[in-house]
This record gives sequence, C-alpha cells and structure tokens, in this order.
Amino acid sequence: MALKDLQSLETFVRKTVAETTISDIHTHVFPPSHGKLLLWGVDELLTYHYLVAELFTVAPGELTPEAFWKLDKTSQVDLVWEHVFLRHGALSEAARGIVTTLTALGLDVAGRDLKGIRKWFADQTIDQYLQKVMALANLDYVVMTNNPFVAEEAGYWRQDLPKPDFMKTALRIDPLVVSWPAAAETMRQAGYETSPDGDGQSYAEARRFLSDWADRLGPVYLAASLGPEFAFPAETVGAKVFAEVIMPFAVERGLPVAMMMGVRKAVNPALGDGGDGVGVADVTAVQNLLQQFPQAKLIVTMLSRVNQQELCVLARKFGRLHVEGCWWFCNNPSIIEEMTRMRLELLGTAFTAQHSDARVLDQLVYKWAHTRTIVADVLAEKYRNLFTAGWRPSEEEVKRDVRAIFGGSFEEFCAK
Ligand code: RAT
Ligand code: ZN
Repeated sequence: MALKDLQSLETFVRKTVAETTISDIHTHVFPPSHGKLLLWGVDELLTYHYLVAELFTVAPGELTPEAFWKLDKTSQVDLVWEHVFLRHGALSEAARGIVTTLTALGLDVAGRDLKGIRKWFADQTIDQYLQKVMALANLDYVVMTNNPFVAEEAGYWRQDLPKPDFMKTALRIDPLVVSWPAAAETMRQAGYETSPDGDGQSYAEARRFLSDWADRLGPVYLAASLGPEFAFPAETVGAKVFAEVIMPFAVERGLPVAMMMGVRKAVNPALGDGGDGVGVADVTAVQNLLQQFPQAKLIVTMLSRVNQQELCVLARKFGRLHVEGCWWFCNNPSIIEEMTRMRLELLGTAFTAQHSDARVLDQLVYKWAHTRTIVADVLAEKYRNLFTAGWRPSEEEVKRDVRAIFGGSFEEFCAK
C-alpha cells in the first residue's frame, strides 16, 4: 500500500524503526552455560569500561586506577555511582545508557536507590532475564565474539555446552595478527606445529587450527580488531598472516573477514579495557585486500570518524565490502546520526547501521533504544526528501528497507 501523504509516511517510518526486529551482528555476550563470562546486572553495567574511564575523568586525584582495581566490585560500583552519577551530570552516552536500561526494566532510577535496584537484580535468574532482554531490545539473534586464544573461552567450547540458537558465533583471531609469537605458542600447546618466527609450515598449521575451530563453532565470520598502523601489503608479520593464513582460509570456507580498524591499544594501560584509544586507519589496506583476493568478502567498521567517508566510497566500488556499525567511540548520537545519513546517501540500504558491542547483556536494551531513535529521525528525513522528489514508497518497501539496515543487508551479503 502506497503511503499517500508526508505525515502518514513519516509516522509509518518511525513506527517501523521502533518495531523492526534487529539482528545484532557484533556483541561480547556469552551463552549462560559459559558461566561468569556472561556479564549481566547493575554492578556489571556500572563497571563497564566506558564508565570506568569516565570515572577517572572526574574522580578526585587521590583515587588512582591501581587503588580502584584492588577494591571489590561493590565498592567499585559505588565509586562510579557517586562520582559519575551523583556528583556530576550523568550526561555522557554511557551514563545515559544506564538510565535508559534501568528505566526500561521498570526500575526507579529517578529515585537513585542503588540498593533497591541491586536487590531487584539479585532476584532474577539468568535464563529468564536473557529472554527478557532479547525481547525488550527486540532482537532475533546476537553474534558473539568467540576467541579460541583465550584459555577460559576455549575451555568452555571444548566441553560442547548448550548454546541458545539466537546466540551465533564469530571466530575472533586478533592474536594471529597482532601477537603472532604468543598465538603460535598457544597453538603449539594445543598440538599444532607452529613456531614463533612464522614459516610456511607454521602458517599451514595455523590454517588447520582455524579450520578445527570453525568446525567447532560454525562462525558467521572471522574477526580481528586492528590498530591504525595496519597496512597491507607490508613487510610485517600481521600482513603476512593475512596473506598466508586468514585470507586463504576465509576464501576456502566462504567466510567473510570482519576487520575492526583503528584501535590504539593500551594508551593508558592502568585503565584496563578502558585504556584503549583511537587512531585514523589506513583504508587502502582494505582496498588492497579486496584487489588481491577477488573472492574474499570483508565486513569493515572503523573507529575514527575521519575514516567513514573513505570507507563508504570504497564500499561503492566493491560489493564484497560490507560496512557496518558505529563502533565504540563512534557509538554516540551525534556521530551515529552523521554516519547513518552519509551511509544512506552513499550506499542506499547496502550497509548495517549498527551493532551493539554489548559486553554486559543488559546493554542491549539501551544501545538499541538509543540507535532506533536516531535512525528513525534520519530515515524520516530521507523518506520525506524522496517523497518530495516524487516517489511514493509503500508500507512493504519501508519495512523492507528498515530491516535491510538492521540485519537484512548483512544476511544477503553473507549469503552471496
Ligand atoms: O567496545 C568494547 O567493548 C571494546 O572494548 C572492544 O570490545 C571492541 O569492540 C572489540 O571488539 O575489540
Ligand atoms: Zn567489540
């Protein structure tokens, strides 16, 4: 049915964005069977590394990261609550996210009763709570990040524990690229003949390692987070591993490679996960990979705002490049709005607007609520412009397009 006037078009677009079921293609959640790896609840929310970093922007000088990490979780939470929420305006995106999440769960965050909120969480059971969060965020599935180089994670996977179907896997392989000697040692201990120098035999064994893990996990894609210095081709171990291990393996298996580019690791190591920064990545590395591996498919997100236009332009040249998400420091309303608008203008609906990157299960609620609001505004404007130009979209077309940027295009890309 064609939408006949601007008002009904806009209302329908907003309603559709609010109601469309989303596929979340990058998260850090785990199946409940993987025990403590699945983080959830108010204490985990308040000690999310985004908020720990923010704590040290406002905390008194005598509170050092070293002292903070020695405290028990409850005391850490109390410090974040006191300094980020009570003594200063909780205006950052991560802080507002806490408020959105707790409100959506029906908790009285305005009452500032942290004790009462903790008590409510203590009464939840994870299986039910997981279903509740998936329903509140309105997701059909999440893609996890599964790193076989982390002993604890690998240990759970080796036990073949149950996993809900709505939690899909991604095989994370950063260590191969960014710390080959350590990765070679992990593989060697697991029975693969890999050496720290990297040679033909080691690379063949690394491909065997990936193959065994891909058989075990059944991943949707392979994934690596890379620094701004990543270049391809180059005389570096990382570039060699891409050329000799990752790309041949991915092409042979028909798996896309997800590259998350531009993270400056451990700028301030004292902050732990919160200590990473951002740098401008080299988009020509992606271009060169696409040119040298004509059968490869790449899924790319970049951390620096500066990279976004260049990346979109490259995606116009290669249908084998899928642009996705407003990653980490780009996951802020002003930047999401700008990036979504630019992507629609350059790529139509052939991209994925967002991933949550949720490390704590409950974050799925706010990350998606906030993104939906922004995408609704941008899409309403784009459809208004299209209508004014003379096109008459139907309800079915609006639904198709909204789903496309929330998972549909990604699925088409993976199936190509
Ligand atoms: O957003 C985050 O939590 C980051 O620490 C990283 O996990 C990043 O998204 C990554 O996947 O490396
Ligand atoms: Zn991530």
